[in-house]
Amino acid sequence: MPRTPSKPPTNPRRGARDTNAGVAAPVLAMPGEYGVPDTATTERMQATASHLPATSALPFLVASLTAMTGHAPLTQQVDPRDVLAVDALLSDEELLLRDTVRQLVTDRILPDVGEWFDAGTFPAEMAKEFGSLGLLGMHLEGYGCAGTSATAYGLACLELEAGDSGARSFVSVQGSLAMFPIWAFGSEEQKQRWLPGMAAGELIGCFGLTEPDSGSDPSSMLTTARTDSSGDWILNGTKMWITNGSIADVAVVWATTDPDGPDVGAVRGFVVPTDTPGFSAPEIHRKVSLRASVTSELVLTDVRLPADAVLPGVSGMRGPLSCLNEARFGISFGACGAARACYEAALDYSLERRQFDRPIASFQLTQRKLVDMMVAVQRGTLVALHLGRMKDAGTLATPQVSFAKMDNVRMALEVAREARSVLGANGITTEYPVIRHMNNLESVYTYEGTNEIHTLILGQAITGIPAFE
Ligand code: TGC
Ligand code: FAD
Repeated sequence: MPRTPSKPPTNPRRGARDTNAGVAAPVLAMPGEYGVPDTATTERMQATASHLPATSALPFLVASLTAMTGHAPLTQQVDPRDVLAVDALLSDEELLLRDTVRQLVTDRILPDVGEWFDAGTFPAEMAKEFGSLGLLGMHLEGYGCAGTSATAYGLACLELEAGDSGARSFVSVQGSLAMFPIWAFGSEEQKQRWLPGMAAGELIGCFGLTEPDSGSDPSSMLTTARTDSSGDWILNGTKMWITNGSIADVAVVWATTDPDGPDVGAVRGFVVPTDTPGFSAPEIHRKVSLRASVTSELVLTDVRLPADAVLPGVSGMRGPLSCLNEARFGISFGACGAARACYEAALDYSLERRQFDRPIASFQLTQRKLVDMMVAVQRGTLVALHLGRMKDAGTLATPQVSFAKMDNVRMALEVAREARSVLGANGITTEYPVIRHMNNLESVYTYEGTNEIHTLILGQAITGIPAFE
């Protein structure tokens, strides 16, 4: 589809029109503009440098300052799908992994996900496909896990969620919420028993924290674990909104121990094989969001577990909240994938769809929407990447995870809504991916800590005052 020709630039400071590209050349920054030092400043900086003792760094400094004057030619082309060239910040290994997951999404998720969404299912056999690529528990070391960097895990989440939030949810829950607590807090026996099968996708896990009356405030949970005279644990309670609950082989369930027992009422994690008598997981139906994902209740009625079913390495809310850090990290990347898919769908559609005898992409109002979406996606991706680099460097703080989860999911939801409007009536059908992403993102906005809870975590981080109660 040929693009509508635009008028030649009239601003004399604009560069020459690039006739090959058919688009106006970008404005070249002049000294003193857009962060480029003015000529006097540059001369002052160079004069200062010339009085300093010669060291190996100085020629480089002077060369850099010279380059900053804007004499180096700026390329006039950008990739509309990566305008800031964020890809250039990724290593070759990261690009390879990113491309491999993107291919999996293209081949195995995108052709069918609309039907999965319509039918309200997520095929459990995808677990083995994810496992064969090493995506399950991929940032964990040993026990059959791939042991990648955190950034690599994030990039995989981004690509999966560009397919569907349900696919990313599956991988998040398996790796960050079910495998991570066993890996971080489990006994050697628990790790050997569960992790290799989970990494391969032969065993599916779920994470039971939320309850019908205990969502944003999980420490108010009512599920109990008491010991009897044999030393066995007996669990009772109901968990709600549990991803993968009905298809899981193992559930990591968080419960409050007996206040009169040795744990004095602490929250502990339990590894519960889902075929244990007294355990059931009825599926939750009638969702209009995250439909390509199984969501369930977990009902525990006198579920008897051996003494060694408890995760020995953690006691208290730090246990489940540590797992949430891992999953929230992945969501910060994943949301950018969903947003990117919406932006790209809107961009493609706007170039194809004609009204008033022109592509709708030629209207200024549409371009404003596209540019706002593009900028938001790129900015969010940079935030996620920065988060990944901090996690890999071991410097990441939990409020920073909240920053990215809160802002990137909010961004993705706004992008999805804007993209939906660009698609007009077509935007309301699952023939196009946008409304599926938009609806999914309503769940992502709520789970793993709502937007409000992350706002309050950040509020506390910057004021020192907790405002949860
Ligand atoms: P608080 O009193 O502040 O702290 C209790 C203990 O926990 C420690 N802690 C953390 N540890 C690790 N990571 C974190 N992010 C932590 N935040 C707190 C803290 O240091 C303390 O440790 P210690 O050793 O001194 O006892 O905790 P609180 O109970 O008042 O909680 C505060 C609040 C509101 C932030 C927390 O409850 C919260 O994050 N609520 C949101 C609940 C939530 O996110 N639920 C998610 C459920 S799972 C899910 O949604 C899966 S979706 C799956 C999919 O992708 O499909
Ligand atoms: P509530 O906590 O009742 O909150 C309702 C509203 O009140 C929200 O807007 C909230 O932000 C606001 N609010 C609450 N407290 C405050 C406050 N102090 N200040 C200001 N506003 C406040 N949980 C699991 O354990 N495992 C899973 O696998 C899992 N998967 C999920 C999958 C899906 C599709 C969904 C939708 C949820 C899932 N959840 C899971 C549950 C999810 O974590 C909770 O829904 C979430 O923590 C919010 O709890 P709630 O729904 O009870 O809302």
